[in-house]
Amino acid sequence: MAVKSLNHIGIAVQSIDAQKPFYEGALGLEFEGLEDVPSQKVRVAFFRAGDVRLELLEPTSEDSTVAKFIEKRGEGLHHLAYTVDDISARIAELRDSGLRMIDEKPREGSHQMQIAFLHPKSSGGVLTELCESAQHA
Ligand code: CMX
Repeated sequence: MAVKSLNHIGIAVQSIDAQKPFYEGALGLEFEGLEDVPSQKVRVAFFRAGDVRLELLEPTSEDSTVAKFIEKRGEGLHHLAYTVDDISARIAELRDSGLRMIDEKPREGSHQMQIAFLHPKSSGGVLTELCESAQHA
């Protein structure tokens, strides 16, 4: 399997409003907007850093996986997301090679992308996301 590119870097935060001045002001990154992702119980903010986006993830519920992450490990780097073609085929390849998928089928993430996560225990402790969009964003 070959990924096409790094799509975004997920960063878990308690509050997007509190962190926005750092990314937009101090680093001078372009703010691309906010989005609710109810299926993941997060609100996300995107910032453009060249070809890659930073995705700030703020939990919208106490039982959000991101709330659990912050409680256990604190705010910080949460996942890496790679752009792929034909995500269903990529999931099947990874699963068949013995890797543990969190998502056995693609589901909808931000920007209407189809996404699927690998378990961090299968990827050296780095939560890894595959994503595919019609535009291959
Ligand atoms: N990166 C690396 N390791 C992580 C992790 C992360 N983001 N989140 C959890 N872990 C580790 C934990 O530290 C723990 O390790 P130890 O057993 O060594 O302590 C292990 O994974 C299990 O973690 P847990 O706290 O018991 O949590 P769960 O098993 O309930 O859930 C996970 C972990 C990864 C399966 C869950 O967070 C998940 O399903 N994630 C995918 C969905 C997601 O993260 N959505 C938010 C982003 C959505 C978006 O980008 O739109």
